[in-house]
Amino acid sequence: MLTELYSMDVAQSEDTEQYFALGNLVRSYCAKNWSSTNRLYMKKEKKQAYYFSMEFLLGRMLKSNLLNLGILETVRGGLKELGIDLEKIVQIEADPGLGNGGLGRLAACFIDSMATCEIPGHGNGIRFKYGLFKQKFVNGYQVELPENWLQNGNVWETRRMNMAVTVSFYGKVWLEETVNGYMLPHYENTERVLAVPYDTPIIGYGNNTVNTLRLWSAELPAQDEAMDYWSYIQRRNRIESISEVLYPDDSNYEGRLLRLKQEYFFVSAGIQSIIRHYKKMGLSINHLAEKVAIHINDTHPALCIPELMRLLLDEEHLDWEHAWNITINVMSYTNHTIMSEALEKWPIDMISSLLPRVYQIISEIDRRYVEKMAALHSTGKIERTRIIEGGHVKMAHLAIIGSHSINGVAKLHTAILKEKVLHDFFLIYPSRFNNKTNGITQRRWLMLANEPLRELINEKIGNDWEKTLTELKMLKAFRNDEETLKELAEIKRINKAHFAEYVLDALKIEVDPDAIFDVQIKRLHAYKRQLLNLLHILKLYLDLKEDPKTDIHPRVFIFGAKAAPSYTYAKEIIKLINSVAELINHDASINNKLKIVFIENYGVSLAEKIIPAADVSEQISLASKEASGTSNMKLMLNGAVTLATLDGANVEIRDRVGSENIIIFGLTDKEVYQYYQDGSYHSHDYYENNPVLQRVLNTLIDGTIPDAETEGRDIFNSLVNYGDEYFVLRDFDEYVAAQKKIDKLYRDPLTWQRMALINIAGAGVFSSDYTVLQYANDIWDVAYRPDAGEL
Ligand code: 26W
Repeated sequence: MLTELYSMDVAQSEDTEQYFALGNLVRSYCAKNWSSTNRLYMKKEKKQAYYFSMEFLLGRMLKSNLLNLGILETVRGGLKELGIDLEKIVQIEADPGLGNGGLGRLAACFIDSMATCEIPGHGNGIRFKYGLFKQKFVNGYQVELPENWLQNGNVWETRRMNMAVTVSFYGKVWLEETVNGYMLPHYENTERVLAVPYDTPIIGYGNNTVNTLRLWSAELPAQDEAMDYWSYIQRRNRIESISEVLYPDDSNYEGRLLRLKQEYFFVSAGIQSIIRHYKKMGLSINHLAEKVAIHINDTHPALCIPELMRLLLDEEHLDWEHAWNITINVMSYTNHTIMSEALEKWPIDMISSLLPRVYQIISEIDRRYVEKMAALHSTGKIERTRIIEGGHVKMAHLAIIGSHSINGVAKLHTAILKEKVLHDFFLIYPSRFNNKTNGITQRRWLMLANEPLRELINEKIGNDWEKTLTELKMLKAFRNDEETLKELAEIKRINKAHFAEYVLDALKIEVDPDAIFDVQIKRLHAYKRQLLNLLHILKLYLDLKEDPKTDIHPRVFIFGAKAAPSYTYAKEIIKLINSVAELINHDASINNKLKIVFIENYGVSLAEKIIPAADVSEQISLASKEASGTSNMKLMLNGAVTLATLDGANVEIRDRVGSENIIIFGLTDKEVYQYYQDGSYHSHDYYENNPVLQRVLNTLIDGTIPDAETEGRDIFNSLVNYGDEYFVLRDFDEYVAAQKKIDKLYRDPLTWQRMALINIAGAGVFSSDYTVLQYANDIWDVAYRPDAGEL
């Protein structure tokens, strides 16, 4: 392959050529299975599921593909013989950051699991030229740099020009009656965009299934090349900008026109290509819902609903009732957040000028909804739930009204949707609501990221767990086996030493692998309460300053977090953490008992390094706010002990491991809602009445923390004087007590390792294999390999 691609042999080649040669080899190795999978789906007319998501946060794919193909060890060995280190060349691959955080990474775990469980299910999204920004710290401030992940090419994708489709924007539309009596649209002055698909094989683990991730790129249609040069360049730039860059906002909606264009672009292209493919099977459009399921990952692809209606009405000439019936049966929707600032709603003007025909259809869906509900429900409820209201199109309402299934992503989250956030809808459509607790793939997050642990588990209980993760429960038999517990400790120690090397190399901070590695890795958001973590660190610092002999086990607090570029408060928190890190890490009197490591540019690849090295998993969001969380699952699977509020999937983690093996603190969701109701939370009182907390908070404004006056002042005010929206001060004491408990438990190595072991043993249910099987069964109604993972 090296010779074919670069006309050179191994001895002359460098890492980059070796990487691309191997990548090409792997791609051709799976090519046969890729086409035979497609042929099989076609021949057997299998019902297929399409997971529509604005984001797929894949991470590097070389090792994961080798693992899933079952050739990781062979290739590693073969390369070694040639004097090549596989670990070195996998680093060459750019980490495609085509997502922000949890929602995007979930989509990546799901497609891996669908292929593994032999579910005919594919991804559909956007081939962003620039992924999520690269984060750099300059003087402790976050600076965003472009992430040009395609610069050196992408071995995994195949451009399929022959499958390109056209997506139209703008223009004027009117309906005219045809001779057959159909009312069909006529368009004038539309802007046509060519959507070109790039397909990536999604390889199942240990089987012959290869599904497809189809990502769309926006290009100028060929006929436009005839126009004058400058107009051509301008138009090309405008069109290509559609798939240029991923919006870096996580849970923060902004009604930007380009974002709406992106949403419609990949929705329309995806649905057109699904229908085209469906028709190739020679089936009548009337049976579409028997062969196609479309899943809407949060509301970002909610335009799937009017777009499918448009195609069924305007292209297939179905009547409204019939088309609507098919649409509802095809569509299903997952909600990923209750944060009100994340709810998408587009101004009518924007949507009606950009997508005139789609807007007509949305209006008609809304009109019919109001008409139908009038006889059944109060006007208040109808007004609160209709799609078009207050000059906006509400995307969540569209998604709910147009889908047969609406799910939350953890039991608690689904309960809150039903009882609070979507209560009106729950009363209207009770049977549409269901829960699908998130999951993670054990292949990337244990088998690849933590090879020593994988080996140990295999030694103890065999390798059935690799396919059926609940088999990890067999580890419980070793809970009192000192030797196993010591081996577990040894592995953690190795992983920590490994990560410590990275920290020294990348950040020039020396950390002691015998310290507690306390990890909080997730987007920076006020509700996730990185501040609570920081206030506790400041407390420990003050304790040590007052009495250098304060008896605490040394700790390394590890943070990884990007802030949305426009989220000023989150960026201030980053700066504050970095300033506190400066203060503590350079204070010799602290005697290395405390260290803060804020790693730059947290993403999938860094997560793979950090998670195996974690002792403590910080899951400390304000109860009710974190829909599920998934780093909580990855960390427990790698033997970290969870320090958590009863939020999201933390509740289910507690149910699995038992209260003795997780440290829970803080307000419950019920208490939070009670506070909202009676308005009785006054954060200032906590400042006034709690001397320890007061002293900690004063460090934000009294000059203790170097070079963060503005940030310290703003954050102090938000907590003390402006209401403390996420109850940080309320939960402070309980958090400090919980941390003390951690300190105590850690000093008893056997007790600690037993907790770690029970966490690993209990993590089995959180395999995304089970999650996608539940989607396949309960929502999509697609068939899969019968023995794929037994629950
Ligand atoms: C329009 C702006 C925007 C962007 C992203 C709004 C909302 C989002 C996502 C829904 C945010 C997100 O990633 N949510 C996370 O989804 C994970 C997977 O279900 C959950 O584990 C996290 O708790 C949830 O915050």
